[in-house]
Amino acid sequence: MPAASSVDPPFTDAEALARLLHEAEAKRQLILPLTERLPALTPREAYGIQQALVERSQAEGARLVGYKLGFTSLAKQAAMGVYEPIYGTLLEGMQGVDGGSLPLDRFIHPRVEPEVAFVMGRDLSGPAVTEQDVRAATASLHPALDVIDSRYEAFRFQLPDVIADNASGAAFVLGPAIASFQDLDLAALEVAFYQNGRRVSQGTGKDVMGSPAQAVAWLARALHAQGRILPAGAVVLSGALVAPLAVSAGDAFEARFGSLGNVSLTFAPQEA
Ligand code: OOG
Ligand code: MG
Repeated sequence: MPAASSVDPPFTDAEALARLLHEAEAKRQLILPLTERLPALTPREAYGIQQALVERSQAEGARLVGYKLGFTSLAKQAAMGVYEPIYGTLLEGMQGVDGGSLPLDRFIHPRVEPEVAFVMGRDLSGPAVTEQDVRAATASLHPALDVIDSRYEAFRFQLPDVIADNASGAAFVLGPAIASFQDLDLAALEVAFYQNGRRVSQGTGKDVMGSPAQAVAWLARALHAQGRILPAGAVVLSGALVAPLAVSAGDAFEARFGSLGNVSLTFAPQEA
């Protein structure tokens, strides 16, 4: 007689799970965390789902423009209950305009957070990429806002869920480029985060893995472990320095990074 069927279905089909996440995003519908049905899902398998999800967008014509880091600061880890860094993929259609507006109805329940963005001038790869390597390979730095929009209810997820869901990626905005950053101390960089003109929080570069450049070095090493490189031209978001803020229609957000400059974004009720 066959043994009683196991309660946990084995993980077999990255494509089917990617389709589920892709539809949730397209239809702005929440889904149950994948780990509720697949408690044994591993981070490695979850990156396979993310890859299949990104390939679905690419098949629809979306161009890959870079990567976003997640859970690189204690503020972010504590806010979401996930205590390991992850990465997601940035697609061209996610990019908004500094000082511009995004329609709220494009999202499910967006939140906004300030980050440091790197634009790579050279390929980076290898198992031992350092902060210095990152600085040397960077073409420009930008103040940035990351708009996250989990496809899971109330942003409640386990590590594999949020990896599969492309690190809650939804939109991002880059502020002006700073090309001469050689004298900029990224660990000492301070950000003040404003919602509707009111200063809500502040953070420091060192809160992000010691320095935002360390976070990018971690990304290059993590990509290397998957047989991939961080290519020239890629945009990389460092991960948030402070906890994210929920968005209501009409809200305006601004991150002021001192010598790195400012970046801002508002949310219109709907598509103009
Ligand atoms: C996952 C995305 C994490 C960050 O900056 O830490 C992230 C989430 O918080 O839903 O973008
Ligand atoms: Mg983020």
